Amino acid sequence: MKYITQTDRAIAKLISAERRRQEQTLMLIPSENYASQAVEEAVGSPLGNKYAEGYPQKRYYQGQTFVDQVEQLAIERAKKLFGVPHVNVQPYSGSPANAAVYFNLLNSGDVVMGLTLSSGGHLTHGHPKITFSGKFFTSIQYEVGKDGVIDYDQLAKFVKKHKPKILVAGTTAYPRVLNFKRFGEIAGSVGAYLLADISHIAGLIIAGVHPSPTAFAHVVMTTTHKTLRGPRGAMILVTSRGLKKDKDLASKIDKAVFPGLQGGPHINTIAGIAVALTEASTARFKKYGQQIVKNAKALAQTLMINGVNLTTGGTDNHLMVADLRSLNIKGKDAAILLEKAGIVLNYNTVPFDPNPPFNPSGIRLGTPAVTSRGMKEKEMKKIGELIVTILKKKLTAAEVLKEVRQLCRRFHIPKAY
Ligand code: DSN
Repeated sequence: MKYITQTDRAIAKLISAERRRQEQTLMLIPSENYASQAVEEAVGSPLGNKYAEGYPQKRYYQGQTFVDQVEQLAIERAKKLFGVPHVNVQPYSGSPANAAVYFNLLNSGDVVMGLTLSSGGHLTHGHPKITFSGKFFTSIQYEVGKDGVIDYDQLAKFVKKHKPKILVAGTTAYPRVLNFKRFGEIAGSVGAYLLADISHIAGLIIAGVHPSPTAFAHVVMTTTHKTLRGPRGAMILVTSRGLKKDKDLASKIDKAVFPGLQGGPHINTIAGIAVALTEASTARFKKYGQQIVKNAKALAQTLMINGVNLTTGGTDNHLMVADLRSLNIKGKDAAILLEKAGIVLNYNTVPFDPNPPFNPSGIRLGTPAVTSRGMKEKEMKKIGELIVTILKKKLTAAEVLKEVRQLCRRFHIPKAY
């Protein structure tokens, strides 16, 4: 911070304040995490100065000796870690990565089928009217069953009826394991492509605590900054199954990313992804993934025995969604109150939510970041109890904040993994 403090005090102060905020609060937003110092160094490096339109050995600018090697390393590491024949590491983030897949595989009017937002899907999974995925293509979405869980028999019928060209198996607020094998069979029944969006669970898959979709999907998309703990970015993986369906799929995806959708890749981010992939290839990371799930189960259990309803009745992965209607508090009010107590999460719709996304009935919580800090089941129980005291208004936010600060002092944000 030496130079930025001299050049731009205002921004330097804000960065310091944000660092402090992250240190002193509990990050329970399931899509957030702490990248290591090594990842931060790669992202803040001079690699960001370089233009590199194209791909390794096929660039449109000179001076690529080192950035070619950086990108190639990231690609090779991702291929090995996920066990796929082709990876594109250039997407700026998850939404443009999904856009690249759709613009490549769909013509306007073709049907894309993903999970609705209130069922736990993502905006880019075909949310109507306001997203490219619902505007430029024909989006027909599926929902979870009344129990909050995907009903694969219903989905199979729905897919047969509407014949999507792409079926999306992916979620952002779904606490259960995805049955990628079943998704693959259902997509196959109408000759559809299966796109697995594993943005939330990529780290769990690498750690072996969630099944991998690579044997069943044609294309896999993941962001790199969630359970994977890398910088903000994304990757598109083309599987052997994808190449079997279309031998040109890999080059088509590459062309869809550049020049189809993006310009110069952010080589500094790609270096950060490469570093994160090295960190994720260790036995330590496997333990980390296992602990995320153990922690989520412990947190869920504490909330439930204290009268908080969780959708689907619990969790198998890193997150849970609490339906607060029985506690007579709206998701947004709860999230604002909890933030005052140093517990940072997001308000979220619940399946079949009668309330709109900007003022929904639930909150979403996850354990990837607190697990990165080294917290275990005992701390999850404590955090769950603190959340309940706030939701039931048994303690004030100021009282809970003191306990949160103590926890944060005991469990630092690690610089290395
Ligand atoms: N915004 C991310 C999340 O919070 O789940 C998904 O892109």
